[in-house]
Amino acid sequence: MRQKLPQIRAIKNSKYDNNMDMLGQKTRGQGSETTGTKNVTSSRPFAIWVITFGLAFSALDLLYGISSDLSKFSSSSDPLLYVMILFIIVAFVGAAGEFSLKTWGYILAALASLGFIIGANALNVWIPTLSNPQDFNTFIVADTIVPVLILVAILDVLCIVNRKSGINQKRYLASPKSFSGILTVLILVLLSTGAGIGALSPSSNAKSAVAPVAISIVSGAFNPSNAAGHFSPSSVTLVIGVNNTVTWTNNDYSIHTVTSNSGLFDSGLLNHGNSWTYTFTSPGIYSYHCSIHPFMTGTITVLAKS
Ligand SMILES: [Cu+2]
Repeated sequence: MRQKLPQIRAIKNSKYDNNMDMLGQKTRGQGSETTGTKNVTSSRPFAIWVITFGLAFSALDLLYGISSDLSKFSSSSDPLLYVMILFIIVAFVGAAGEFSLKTWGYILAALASLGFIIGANALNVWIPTLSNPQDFNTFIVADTIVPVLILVAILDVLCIVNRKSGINQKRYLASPKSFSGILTVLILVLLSTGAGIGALSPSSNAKSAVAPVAISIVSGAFNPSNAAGHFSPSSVTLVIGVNNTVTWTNNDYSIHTVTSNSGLFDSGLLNHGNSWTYTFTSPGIYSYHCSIHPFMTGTITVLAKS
């Protein structure tokens, strides 16, 4: 008798069976018999909400971050911009599939979250620091999207592993009053304190009386064979007392440095949109490079005032 009952239920509710499997209602076993019908209409597992909103938040956040670059989008734009647009699309579609409790949604969610974390790490975009919100691209990538996507990736992989036996069978996936609930609150607290500390820290936008000579770290500079080069212009001549101050601006999505070959100067890590200024005080030829990408090189020639 005990063994037959679930089978009858399974046939009667065959239309629900797919949903029931996704939601974790077993068609066998004793514990779920009494609650089987009730749980079909109950809310989704907690993990599904976290993954759906985590993906949607990350996609919207990144969309906002790259919106200024999208407005001047062209076929020759930074290849990373295409990758980020692809992430946004996959994340949105994955969020919709995840919320519909579809297996392809779980897979897309895993691809988007793990792909972003691994990609950001590989490209040195992700340096885990509490950066200034005014340094917007780094702030949203390093301090908001990556922590959220780590949570999404953990929960999503657990959902994929447990989707056959049932997500609602695992308390840490089903309920906010669990390990995943604590983890979610922890991430939210980290994000808000990160934003708070970032907002309070002063911005460093020193203004110089004479406009410095501008050198761009060009879009795509992380690529050794980048058509537009790396530092532009890569060779500059200055005259002391006339124009002996240079500002480098990182227009690439990767992190770069401006590092003297002789050890005279070093910008430290420059994130997307960051600038760094240096004033040359003695004549000479100064070769420099990027410490992350040694193939990026440039030369500053400094002449005495004639
Ligand atoms: Cu570099």
